Amino acid sequence: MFDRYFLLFCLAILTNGATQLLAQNPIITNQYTADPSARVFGDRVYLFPSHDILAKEGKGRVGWFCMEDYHVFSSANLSDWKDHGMIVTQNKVPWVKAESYNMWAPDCIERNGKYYFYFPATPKDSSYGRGFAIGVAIADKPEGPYTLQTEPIKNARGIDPNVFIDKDGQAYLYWAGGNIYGAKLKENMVELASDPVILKELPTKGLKEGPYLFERNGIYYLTFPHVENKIERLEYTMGNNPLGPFNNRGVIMDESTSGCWTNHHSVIQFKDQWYLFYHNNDLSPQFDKNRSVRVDSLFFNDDGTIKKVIPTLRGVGSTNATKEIQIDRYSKISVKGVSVAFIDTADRFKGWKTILNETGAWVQYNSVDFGKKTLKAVSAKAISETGGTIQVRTKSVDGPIIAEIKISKNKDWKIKKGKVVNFQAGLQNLFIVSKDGKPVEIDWISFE
Ligand code: FUB
Repeated sequence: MFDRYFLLFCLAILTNGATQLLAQNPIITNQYTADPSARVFGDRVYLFPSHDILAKEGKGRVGWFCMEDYHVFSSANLSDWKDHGMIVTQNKVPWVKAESYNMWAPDCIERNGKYYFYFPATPKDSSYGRGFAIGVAIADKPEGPYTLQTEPIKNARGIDPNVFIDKDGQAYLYWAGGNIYGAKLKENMVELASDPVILKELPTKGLKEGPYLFERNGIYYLTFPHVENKIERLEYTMGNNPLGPFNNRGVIMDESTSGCWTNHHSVIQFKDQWYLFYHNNDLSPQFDKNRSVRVDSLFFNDDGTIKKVIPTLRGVGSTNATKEIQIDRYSKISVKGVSVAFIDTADRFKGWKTILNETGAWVQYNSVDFGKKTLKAVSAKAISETGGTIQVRTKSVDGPIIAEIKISKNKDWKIKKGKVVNFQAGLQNLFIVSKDGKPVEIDWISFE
């Protein structure tokens, strides 16, 4: 175990101090993240989320959103995420009210080799008016360092900035403030080139916010969270121009079953697949202002309409068989005999464990990449007060057994090994099955 952590520590140093994160959903587990703005820059996906923290007396408004700064993350495969660290913090922004903790949903875009990071915050000076203003910071690389503009954008008052650059080079800024607004941006990307317009064809009842515009095959999709019922769901419209008119098309993602009041998203195409980034309160089930970013695949119908995205725990991408496979982020589970719980309720960032306690109970975890080189053993970090045996199968719950792991009776987490007897190369769906029904708790499994 020591070796594994030492290796991770060395990896962090080798990667410029950036933290390596391995993930399914939620994809970021070293801090709370929300309002994900994902962008493809070069051959990586960069993620610009809000950074939720827990407000305390004297630090933000207790029981409400509390955001002090922004981090940027990136990934080459959507499975392994790197935290590049903090890029903008409230008290360094000249126009932002000190200790206001209102660094809400941001966005970032590249133009002519420069990266423009847009963020809403509370201005210190009443001459900017009431509520939120939108600021910009500029960098030569997506991970920064970013140089802050000294003033917010004039005439753009509100939250949730989103930027879009059309094929003809014209840039647009969208934001929310009761309505959804849009305006052209000047070539310098920090000033409006037209008066803001209200994008009118959207639903009139219920809060709308978090606009995100993208183009596909000449269709402009204006997407946004909307409260049609009690909490937000993701909806979209389609139009022929970046500022509309738009036609309402319906729902991209239904309201979260966890009851998280907000959702906020972005849509990207990466390596021929479309993805929806969104958030939920996975790491904070009791308090929905501490959220976590997720990603799932998004598909279109032939007529360009969007198929509804069903949120998953498994997320996207493959998981390398030699890494810690967090089976609690399962693709499917048996109807009975399986549950998932936090490993440590006092520190939920430690993640989850899977509990199997019925003979034949199973967890399916899809897309594990075994590569070509024969792997000879499998380890499980597990705990069992009675002792119990789990099987690892491929193809189906009745498929070939590739390993059996005996978890001995123990009150502490132990790493137990089993021999791989029937190695299968390439991408495999795994089934972890209770052989004897004796209660076993599993943190992860990993092959070597
Ligand atoms: O994160 C704070 C606010 O919650 C965002 O600005 C909204 O879009 C909602 O997600």
